[in-house]
Amino acid sequence: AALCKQPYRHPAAAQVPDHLARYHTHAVAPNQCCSAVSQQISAPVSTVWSVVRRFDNPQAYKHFVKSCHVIVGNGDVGTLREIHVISGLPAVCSTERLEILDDERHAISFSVVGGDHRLANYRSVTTLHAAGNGGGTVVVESYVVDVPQGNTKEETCVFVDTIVRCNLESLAQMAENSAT
Ligand code: A9S
Repeated sequence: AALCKQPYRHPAAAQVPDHLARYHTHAVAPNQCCSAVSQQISAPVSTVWSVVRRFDNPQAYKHFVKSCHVIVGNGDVGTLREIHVISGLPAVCSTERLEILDDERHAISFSVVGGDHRLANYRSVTTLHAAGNGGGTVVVESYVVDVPQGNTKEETCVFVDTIVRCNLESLAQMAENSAT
């Protein structure tokens, strides 16, 4: 438990360049779990960023999102959105706050502040950087979340990793098929 309180970076986020490392270093409480997923995309950072930075339009690539309404704000830090999700998930809606929008470093973060679902205190950070081999983008998304009553850390991470991986695969498809 003492170890869990230390700032933690998941191995999948170890590959990020120095200027992004702090974004993927999370404080993790004993009742929380933390993980990260990375995705290679054959499209320029600018193309991928133009999709990812739109806090008002997550449904562009997140297929679990049925609709999204901005409650307050105009896309700056502090903006609140409410998303409704497709059926078949143990969730109805989620209220989310934009925590970081860094257009220079290509980092965005939101936290879950309410809603009808089981992922209390979810917070994620998504960063983009150019792939070393030229042309492409590496997306890294890390998160911290409370482990729900009746679940283990492992189960929680498997569930969330699956959603995040789906989102990033869909993002890759979108960016790779776009003209720019
Ligand atoms: O939206 C994201 O970027 C990531 C996740 C893990 C979203 C999870 C979710 O929106 C559901 C897909 C509805 C699943 C929330 C907040 C709770 C869920 O149970």
